[in-house]
Amino acid sequence: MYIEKAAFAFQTDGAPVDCKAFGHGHINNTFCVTTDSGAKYVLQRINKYVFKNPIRVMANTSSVTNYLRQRVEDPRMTLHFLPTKDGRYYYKSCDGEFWRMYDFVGGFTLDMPESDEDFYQSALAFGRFQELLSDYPADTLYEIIPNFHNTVDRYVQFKESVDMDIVCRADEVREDIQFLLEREEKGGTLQKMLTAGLLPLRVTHNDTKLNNVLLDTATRKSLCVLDLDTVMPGSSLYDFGDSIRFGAATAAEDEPDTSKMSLDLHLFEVYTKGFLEAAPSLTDMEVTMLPLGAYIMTLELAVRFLKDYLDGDLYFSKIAYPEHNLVRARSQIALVKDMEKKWTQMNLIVAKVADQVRRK
Ligand code: GN1
Ligand code: MG
Repeated sequence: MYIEKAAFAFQTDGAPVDCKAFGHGHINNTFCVTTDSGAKYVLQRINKYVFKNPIRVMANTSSVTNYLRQRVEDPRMTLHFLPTKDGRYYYKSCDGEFWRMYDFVGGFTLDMPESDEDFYQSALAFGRFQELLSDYPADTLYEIIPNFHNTVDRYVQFKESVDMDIVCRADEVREDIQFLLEREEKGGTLQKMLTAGLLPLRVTHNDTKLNNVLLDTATRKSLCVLDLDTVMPGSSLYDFGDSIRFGAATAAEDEPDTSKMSLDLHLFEVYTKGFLEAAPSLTDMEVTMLPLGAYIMTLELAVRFLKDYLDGDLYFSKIAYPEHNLVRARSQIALVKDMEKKWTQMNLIVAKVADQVRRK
């Protein structure tokens, strides 16, 4: 069996005696391996359709986690990948699949925050990730998915899809297209500032949803961030923004009733506080731009969902019904609209929290 060979390929403490399916990730296949010494590990088969170059994914994740390991006080505060017996961070099985292994440390994850404290803990985890890597040379990392959060480029591709209109859906969504096109200039601001050097290039996680934070079972405090596959060079505002877009929204990403979708300003404040407390090395410009990060990440995802609807659901191919990606796009548009209404309050909250955190 390939799984068994993969389990034996890594430098585990003891020999593997058990291997069970584990977790419920949508992208990679995950197993829990136990050895005869009682040690436990997580074994994963990397999805090479999503990640075209798993060797680069492992080069990024192993260097970043090795760097983090030297900087955390508790070893559970970063994933720890095991080398194989021949010293690589991946094993390639004869069927052409790529595998990796990391220490199993227990803990749990949440899909939705059950309290403000849960959301605050996730902000601390992503803020710490940012802070601990603030001196890491971000430009040495591979760009795993090129132009991932390059909103300027996302718009170029969106307009191409509108023009091509390959599955003849553009006419029914003219208003949505128009709404997004009217915001193209603002949507490109972050990318332009990054290119101009007004925002620092940092190591970013790029998938900062709450369920990518591991919480300690005993204390419910955040331990570390998981799912490092999309770690790449980018802006801290991507990570902040995506957390807000997902976690401070009052409705699910695919809520069909757009009247239910809004920004919860209280949760926005809770997350901002945790993020700024944990990442004091953010520049003044980054702090000022936090609301824009939330706005642009939401707008960008609306553009991505609507583009995919126009393309015939090729990228976000997991749909439950034909209009699923349109519903997703419209829920993000509703969130963008609500942020526009709350723009002044969002900025006041960031200014107030930044001031409080600096005084501490
Ligand atoms: C995808 O598959 P998942 O849920 O980890 C996407 C994110 C989007 C998200 C929206 C690699 O993430 O960028 O924000 O869907 N990841 C990739 O649900 O495209
Ligand atoms: Mg992911």
